[in-house]
Amino acid sequence: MRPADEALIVIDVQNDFCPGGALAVAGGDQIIPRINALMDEFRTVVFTQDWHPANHASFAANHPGAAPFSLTEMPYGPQVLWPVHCVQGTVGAAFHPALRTDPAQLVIRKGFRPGIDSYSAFFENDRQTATGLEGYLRNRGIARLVLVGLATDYCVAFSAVDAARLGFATTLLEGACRAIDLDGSLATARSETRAAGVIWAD
Ligand code: VGL
Ligand code: ZN
Repeated sequence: MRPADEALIVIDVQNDFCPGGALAVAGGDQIIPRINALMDEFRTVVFTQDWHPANHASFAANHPGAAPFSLTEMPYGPQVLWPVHCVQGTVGAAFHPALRTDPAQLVIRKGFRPGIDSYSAFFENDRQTATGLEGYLRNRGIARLVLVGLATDYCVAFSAVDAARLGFATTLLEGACRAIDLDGSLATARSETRAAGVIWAD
């Protein structure tokens, strides 16, 4: 058992991010057995779930003429336009059936506001609108976080940077993550998380 002040944060292990899904991450389902085993070591386990309305601004389909994986400018900064994914209530938004969900004590849903994307478990992409996770973890006396899930270079990395900036001792368990790696995004994620003080482990 890990110490009581350490929590496991399982990011977006959902059908649409696994092979066959709308925004499939290569090998996304391969991390599930390890996450399933890891959950038994932690007294605190939190899941996140990407949870978009159909009219979400991060979907290329909602920007006439825009191609998936192209970049646009939002009021809060640059935003990748994604294929339609993780629409609320769809099979794609559900957790992968192989993932054990019973150990999760909290599921943070994010990205539900039509006009703003939310990669991080802590703040939406304006880096200001809070999800409430920080308060939950502090109330439970959590000081250290281990992050796993999908995708390494987007939701896991953004969550890790915010966690470290908020003062949590933060480890990104790379072997229990998989990356999208769009235009060097994995290398960027590596340097930005490390600069924020995130520890990468295997
Ligand atoms: C994610 C792109 C769009 C992720 C979510 O979970 O990393 N990436 N929405
Ligand atoms: Zn999303």
